[in-house]
Amino acid sequence: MAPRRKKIYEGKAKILYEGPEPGTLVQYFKDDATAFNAQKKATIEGKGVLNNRLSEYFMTGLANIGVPNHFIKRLNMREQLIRQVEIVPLEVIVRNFAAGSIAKRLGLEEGTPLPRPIVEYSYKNDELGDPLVPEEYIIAFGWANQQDLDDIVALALRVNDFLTGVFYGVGIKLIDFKIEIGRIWDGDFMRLIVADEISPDSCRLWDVKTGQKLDKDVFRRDLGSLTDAYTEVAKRLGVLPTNTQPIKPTLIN
Ligand code: AIR
Ligand code: ASP
Repeated sequence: MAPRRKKIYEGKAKILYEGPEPGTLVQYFKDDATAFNAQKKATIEGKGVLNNRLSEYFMTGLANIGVPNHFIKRLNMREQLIRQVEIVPLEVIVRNFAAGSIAKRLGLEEGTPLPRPIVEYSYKNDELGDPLVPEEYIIAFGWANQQDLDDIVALALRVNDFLTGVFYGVGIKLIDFKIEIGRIWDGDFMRLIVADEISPDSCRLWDVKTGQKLDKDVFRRDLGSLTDAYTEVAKRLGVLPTNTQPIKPTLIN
Protein backbone atom coordinates (compact mmCIF):
# COMPACT_ATOMS: atom_id res chain seq x y z
CA MET A 1 0.00 0.00 0.00
CA ALA A 2 1.33 3.42 -0.89
CA PRO A 3 1.98 5.65 2.11
CA ARG A 4 -0.82 8.14 2.68
CA ARG A 5 1.62 11.00 2.76
CA LYS A 6 5.29 11.65 2.82
CA LYS A 7 7.18 11.45 6.09
CA ILE A 8 9.64 14.32 6.30
CA TYR A 9 11.28 13.60 9.64
CA GLU A 10 10.81 11.32 12.62
CA GLY A 11 12.08 12.39 16.02
CA LYS A 12 11.82 10.77 19.44
CA ALA A 13 8.37 12.14 20.32
CA LYS A 14 6.99 13.51 17.05
CA ILE A 15 6.74 12.83 13.33
CA LEU A 16 6.59 15.49 10.62
CA TYR A 17 4.66 14.80 7.44
CA GLU A 18 4.31 16.81 4.29
CA GLY A 19 1.49 19.33 4.69
CA PRO A 20 -1.44 20.06 2.38
CA GLU A 21 0.18 23.23 1.00
CA PRO A 22 3.78 24.22 0.31
CA GLY A 23 5.38 25.70 3.40
CA THR A 24 3.22 23.63 5.77
CA LEU A 25 3.80 20.38 7.66
CA VAL A 26 1.67 18.07 9.74
CA GLN A 27 3.15 17.50 13.20
CA TYR A 28 2.09 14.16 14.74
CA PHE A 29 2.56 13.65 18.51
CA LYS A 30 3.58 10.10 19.45
CA ASP A 31 3.06 8.43 22.82
CA ASP A 32 6.77 7.64 23.03
CA ALA A 33 8.79 9.08 25.86
CA THR A 34 12.56 9.07 26.03
CA ALA A 35 15.01 10.43 28.54
CA PHE A 36 18.77 10.67 28.98
CA ASN A 37 19.28 10.82 25.23
CA ALA A 38 16.95 7.90 24.59
CA GLN A 39 18.72 5.51 26.99
CA LYS A 40 15.38 5.27 28.78
CA LYS A 41 12.29 4.65 26.64
CA ALA A 42 8.62 3.93 27.14
CA THR A 43 5.26 4.29 25.47
CA ILE A 44 2.89 6.31 27.59
CA GLU A 45 -0.68 6.03 26.50
CA GLY A 46 -2.31 9.39 25.94
CA LYS A 47 0.84 11.52 26.15
CA GLY A 48 0.71 12.49 22.47
CA VAL A 49 -2.91 13.59 22.70
CA LEU A 50 -2.19 15.71 25.77
CA ASN A 51 0.92 17.34 24.30
CA ASN A 52 -0.86 18.11 21.02
CA ARG A 53 -3.55 19.97 22.98
CA LEU A 54 -1.18 21.67 25.36
CA SER A 55 1.20 22.83 22.66
CA GLU A 56 -1.79 24.22 20.74
CA TYR A 57 -2.88 26.08 23.87
CA PHE A 58 0.51 27.71 24.51
CA MET A 59 1.28 28.52 20.87
CA THR A 60 -2.17 30.08 20.38
CA GLY A 61 -1.72 32.18 23.50
CA LEU A 62 1.72 33.28 22.36
CA ALA A 63 0.38 34.25 18.93
CA ASN A 64 -2.34 36.29 20.66
CA ILE A 65 0.28 38.38 22.45
CA GLY A 66 2.35 38.78 19.30
CA VAL A 67 5.00 36.09 19.77
CA PRO A 68 5.36 34.52 16.32
CA ASN A 69 5.31 30.73 16.16
CA HIS A 70 4.80 27.82 13.80
CA PHE A 71 1.31 26.74 14.90
CA ILE A 72 -1.50 27.07 12.33
CA LYS A 73 -4.30 24.82 13.57
CA ARG A 74 -5.03 21.53 15.26
CA LEU A 75 -6.18 18.86 12.84
CA ASN A 76 -7.21 16.04 15.16
CA MET A 77 -6.33 14.37 18.48
CA ARG A 78 -2.69 13.85 17.60
CA GLU A 79 -1.91 16.18 14.73
CA GLN A 80 -1.50 19.86 14.11
CA LEU A 81 -0.79 21.88 11.00
CA ILE A 82 2.37 23.96 11.33
CA ARG A 83 4.51 26.24 9.22
CA GLN A 84 7.56 24.60 7.76
CA VAL A 85 10.68 26.24 9.15
CA GLU A 86 14.38 25.71 8.97
CA ILE A 87 15.24 24.68 12.50
CA VAL A 88 18.14 26.50 14.16
CA PRO A 89 20.15 23.55 15.55
CA LEU A 90 19.91 24.76 19.14
CA GLU A 91 17.84 23.94 22.18
CA VAL A 92 17.14 27.29 23.79
CA ILE A 93 16.71 26.79 27.53
CA VAL A 94 15.34 29.36 29.96
CA ARG A 95 15.73 28.78 33.70
CA ASN A 96 14.01 30.58 36.55
CA PHE A 97 14.95 28.16 39.34
CA ALA A 98 17.84 25.71 39.52
CA ALA A 99 16.99 22.12 38.52
CA GLY A 100 18.35 19.37 36.32
CA SER A 101 21.66 19.98 34.62
CA ILE A 102 22.37 23.45 36.05
CA ALA A 103 21.75 22.20 39.58
CA LYS A 104 24.19 19.36 38.97
CA ARG A 105 26.81 21.49 37.19
CA LEU A 106 26.90 24.23 39.81
CA GLY A 107 26.05 22.17 42.90
CA LEU A 108 22.82 24.08 43.51
CA GLU A 109 19.87 22.66 45.37
CA GLU A 110 16.93 22.08 43.04
CA GLY A 111 14.37 24.85 43.47
CA THR A 112 16.90 27.57 44.32
CA PRO A 113 15.71 30.81 42.69
CA LEU A 114 18.17 32.11 40.12
CA PRO A 115 19.26 35.77 40.32
CA ARG A 116 17.51 36.39 36.98
CA PRO A 117 16.17 34.22 34.17
CA ILE A 118 19.12 32.49 32.55
CA VAL A 119 19.07 31.69 28.83
CA GLU A 120 21.45 28.96 27.65
CA TYR A 121 21.92 26.89 24.51
CA SER A 122 22.54 23.27 23.72
CA TYR A 123 23.69 22.11 20.32
CA LYS A 124 20.92 19.86 18.94
CA ASN A 125 22.84 16.66 18.26
CA ASP A 126 21.66 13.33 19.67
CA GLU A 127 24.96 11.56 19.05
CA LEU A 128 26.69 14.11 21.26
CA GLY A 129 23.86 14.23 23.81
CA ASP A 130 22.92 17.87 23.08
CA PRO A 131 25.99 19.51 24.68
CA LEU A 132 25.77 22.95 26.28
CA VAL A 133 27.45 25.50 24.00
CA PRO A 134 28.50 29.14 24.48
CA GLU A 135 27.47 31.93 22.07
CA GLU A 136 31.03 31.94 20.78
CA TYR A 137 30.58 28.43 19.31
CA ILE A 138 27.17 29.28 17.84
CA ILE A 139 28.52 32.28 15.98
CA ALA A 140 31.85 30.70 15.00
CA PHE A 141 30.17 27.62 13.51
CA GLY A 142 27.49 29.74 11.83
CA TRP A 143 24.46 28.12 13.50
CA ALA A 144 23.19 31.66 14.18
CA ASN A 145 24.67 35.14 14.07
CA GLN A 146 24.75 37.79 16.79
CA GLN A 147 21.57 39.47 15.52
CA ASP A 148 19.79 36.10 15.49
CA LEU A 149 20.92 35.44 19.05
CA ASP A 150 19.66 38.84 20.22
CA ASP A 151 16.29 38.03 18.62
CA ILE A 152 16.29 34.52 20.10
CA VAL A 153 16.94 35.82 23.63
CA ALA A 154 14.15 38.38 23.22
CA LEU A 155 11.74 35.67 22.03
CA ALA A 156 12.79 33.26 24.78
CA LEU A 157 12.25 35.87 27.50
CA ARG A 158 8.82 36.79 26.14
CA VAL A 159 7.87 33.12 26.11
CA ASN A 160 9.18 32.87 29.68
CA ASP A 161 7.07 35.80 30.91
CA PHE A 162 3.98 34.46 29.17
CA LEU A 163 4.35 30.88 30.40
CA THR A 164 5.34 31.94 33.92
CA GLY A 165 2.13 33.98 34.19
CA VAL A 166 -0.13 31.35 32.65
CA PHE A 167 1.21 28.61 34.93
CA TYR A 168 1.28 30.80 38.04
CA GLY A 169 -2.42 31.49 37.48
CA VAL A 170 -3.13 27.77 37.93
CA GLY A 171 -0.82 27.18 40.87
CA ILE A 172 2.19 25.92 38.93
CA LYS A 173 5.74 27.21 39.14
CA LEU A 174 7.66 27.30 35.85
CA ILE A 175 11.12 26.08 36.82
CA ASP A 176 12.62 25.97 33.32
CA PHE A 177 11.77 25.09 29.74
CA LYS A 178 13.24 24.44 26.32
CA ILE A 179 12.12 25.89 23.00
CA GLU A 180 13.35 25.53 19.47
CA ILE A 181 13.52 28.32 16.94
CA GLY A 182 12.87 28.19 13.21
CA ARG A 183 13.66 30.47 10.30
CA ILE A 184 11.02 31.47 7.77
CA TRP A 185 11.49 33.63 4.71
CA ASP A 186 9.32 36.39 3.28
CA GLY A 187 11.20 36.76 0.02
CA ASP A 188 14.67 37.80 1.14
CA PHE A 189 13.51 38.81 4.59
CA MET A 190 14.23 36.18 7.26
CA ARG A 191 12.28 35.94 10.51
CA LEU A 192 12.80 33.78 13.58
CA ILE A 193 9.76 32.13 15.12
CA VAL A 194 9.07 29.67 17.95
CA ALA A 195 8.80 26.10 16.63
CA ASP A 196 8.74 22.45 17.81
CA GLU A 197 6.44 22.18 20.85
CA ILE A 198 5.71 23.62 24.26
CA SER A 199 4.42 20.93 26.61
CA PRO A 200 5.23 19.23 29.92
CA ASP A 201 7.82 17.26 27.91
CA SER A 202 9.78 20.46 27.42
CA CYS A 203 9.16 22.30 30.71
CA ARG A 204 9.75 21.68 34.42
CA LEU A 205 6.54 22.37 36.29
CA TRP A 206 6.14 22.19 40.06
CA ASP A 207 2.95 22.61 42.03
CA VAL A 208 3.27 25.94 43.88
CA LYS A 209 2.00 24.57 47.20
CA THR A 210 3.32 21.02 47.36
CA GLY A 211 6.29 21.13 44.98
CA GLN A 212 4.87 18.05 43.22
CA LYS A 213 6.43 17.56 39.79
CA LEU A 214 3.99 17.75 36.88
CA ASP A 215 6.41 17.32 33.96
CA LYS A 216 8.65 14.80 32.23
CA ASP A 217 10.82 14.43 35.35
CA VAL A 218 7.99 12.13 36.58
CA PHE A 219 9.14 9.73 33.85
CA ARG A 220 12.88 10.49 34.06
CA ARG A 221 12.91 9.90 37.82
CA ASP A 222 10.16 7.24 38.12
CA LEU A 223 7.91 9.40 40.26
CA GLY A 224 4.55 7.95 39.21
CA SER A 225 2.13 8.25 36.31
CA LEU A 226 3.18 10.69 33.61
CA THR A 227 -0.30 10.69 32.08
CA ASP A 228 -1.82 11.66 35.43
CA ALA A 229 0.67 14.53 35.79
CA TYR A 230 0.04 15.89 32.26
CA THR A 231 -3.71 15.44 32.67
CA GLU A 232 -3.54 17.50 35.85
CA VAL A 233 -1.74 20.31 33.99
CA ALA A 234 -4.29 20.18 31.16
CA LYS A 235 -7.24 20.21 33.56
CA ARG A 236 -5.93 23.17 35.51
CA LEU A 237 -5.48 25.13 32.30
CA GLY A 238 -9.01 24.22 31.21
CA VAL A 239 -7.62 22.48 28.17
CA LEU A 240 -9.41 19.23 28.99
CA PRO A 241 -12.93 18.92 30.33
CA THR A 242 -12.82 18.28 34.07
CA ASN A 243 -15.52 15.61 33.97
CA THR A 244 -14.27 12.26 32.84
CA GLN A 245 -17.41 11.15 31.00
CA PRO A 246 -16.46 9.49 27.74
CA ILE A 247 -16.65 12.04 24.93
CA LYS A 248 -18.35 11.19 21.65
CA PRO A 249 -15.93 11.27 18.75
CA THR A 250 -16.27 14.47 16.76
CA LEU A 251 -14.69 15.62 13.54
CA ILE A 252 -12.44 18.58 14.08
CA ASN A 253 -11.34 20.75 11.20
N1 AIR B 1 14.77 19.87 27.66
C1 AIR B 1 16.01 19.94 27.20
N2 AIR B 1 16.18 19.02 26.22
C2 AIR B 1 15.05 18.38 26.05
C3 AIR B 1 14.14 18.92 26.95
N3 AIR B 1 12.90 18.56 27.10
C4 AIR B 1 14.17 20.68 28.72
C5 AIR B 1 13.96 19.90 30.00
C6 AIR B 1 14.02 21.01 31.03
C7 AIR B 1 15.00 22.02 30.45
O1 AIR B 1 15.06 21.73 29.06
O2 AIR B 1 12.71 19.27 29.96
O3 AIR B 1 12.75 21.63 31.16
C8 AIR B 1 16.40 21.96 31.05
O4 AIR B 1 16.86 20.62 31.02
P1 AIR B 1 18.23 20.19 31.75
O5 AIR B 1 18.26 18.70 31.63
O6 AIR B 1 19.33 20.86 30.98
O7 AIR B 1 18.15 20.68 33.16
N1 ASP C 1 14.18 14.09 25.15
C1 ASP C 1 15.58 13.88 25.40
C2 ASP C 1 15.92 12.41 25.36
O1 ASP C 1 15.29 11.59 24.81
C3 ASP C 1 16.09 14.55 26.64
C4 ASP C 1 15.19 14.52 27.84
O2 ASP C 1 14.09 15.03 27.76
O3 ASP C 1 15.60 14.06 28.92
O4 ASP C 1 16.89 11.98 25.89
